[in-house]
Amino acid sequence: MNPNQVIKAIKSYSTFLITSHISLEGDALGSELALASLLRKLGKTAYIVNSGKTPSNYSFLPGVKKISRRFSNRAHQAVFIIDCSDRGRAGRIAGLIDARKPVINIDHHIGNKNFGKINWVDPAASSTGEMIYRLFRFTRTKLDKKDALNIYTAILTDTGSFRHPNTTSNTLYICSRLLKFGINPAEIYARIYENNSVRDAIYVAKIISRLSFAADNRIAWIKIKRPEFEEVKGKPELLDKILDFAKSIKIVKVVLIFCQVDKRFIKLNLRSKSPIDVQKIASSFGGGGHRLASGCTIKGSLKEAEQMVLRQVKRALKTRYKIPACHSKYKAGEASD
Ligand SMILES: [Mn+2]
Repeated sequence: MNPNQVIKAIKSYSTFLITSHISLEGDALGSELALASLLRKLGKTAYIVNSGKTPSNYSFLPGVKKISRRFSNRAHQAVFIIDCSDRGRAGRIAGLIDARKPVINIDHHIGNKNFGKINWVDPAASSTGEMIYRLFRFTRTKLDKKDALNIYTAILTDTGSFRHPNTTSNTLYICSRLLKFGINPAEIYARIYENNSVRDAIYVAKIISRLSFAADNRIAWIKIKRPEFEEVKGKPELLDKILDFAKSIKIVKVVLIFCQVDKRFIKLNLRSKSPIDVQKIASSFGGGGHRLASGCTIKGSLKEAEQMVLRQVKRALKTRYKIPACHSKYKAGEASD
C-alpha cells in the first residue's frame, strides 16, 4: 500500500487536526509532531490535540509544548488519526470529531479496522514514525534536526530500542539517515528510559516479586489490584519494565499483566515470544495490537479474567509445546527455572 491517497488529501485541504491514541508514547507523539511539521512545511495549518496527557519523559520532544487538549471542529477541515488500530483508541477526541470531516488513518497495526475515509496501513512498518519518514520522502519535503529527533524517538520506542522483530534493515537505514542530522541516540535513550524515580523503582520491584508461573513456567503473570494500579496510572513505561523483566526469563513464552481498572473492568497487557500470537487472544476479548505485544479490556473480576485468559493461553501453548497434563503452578521464589 502506498500513501498516494494521503498525499492527495494533504493537497485538497488546508487545515488539519492530528490526534493519536490514549496512553501516549513515543511513536504516537513523535509521529504526530513530525507529521505536523511536514504539513506546515507544505504550507498547511496543522495542530495536535490528544485525549491524554503527554508523559513527562517525552517533554523534550521538539514542539511537544504546543500539543493541546482543547478541541474545536471549526479549526480544521480534515483529521489525521495516527498509530490507532481503531477509532475508539483515540479516546475522547474520537467522539468529538464531526462525522462529516474526512478522517485519514495512518497506522502499522495488523488488526487496523480501516476506519478512515483514507487508510494508509502498513503492518510491515516498524512504527508509524517510519511511515511518516516515508511521507517526507514521497512529498520531497526536507527533514530538519527536530523532525529527525521526533521520528527517531517514534522508531526507538516502537521497536523496543531495536530489540523487537519489527526492526528491519529499512528501519536501521532510516535511523542511520536520521543520525546524520546530529541527534544523539544515547541522550534520547536516557531521556526516555533512564528517567525513573526511586519510588517508581520500588513499585516495579514490589510487583515483580509477585510473579506467578504456570504451564511449566512458560506463562508468567501478575495481578495488580485497583489501589496499586492507581499508583501506576499514566506511567505505562513501568508496566513495560515489568513485562520486559518477565519476558527476559528464558523459559517464559507468554507474559500477562492483569490490572484492575475499577470494580467491573480488567485491563490486560500481553507479551509473547514467537510463535505464540497474543494478538489473537487479545482480539477475542475485543482488544488488539501486535502478534507479540497486545492488550485488551475484560469485563469481570481479576480472578475471572485470570481464569479465562490463562485457559486460552494454555491452549495456545499446548498446540506448540509438549506440556505435561498435570503441570504445577509456581509462585515467585518457588520456581526452579
Ligand atoms: Mn506505533
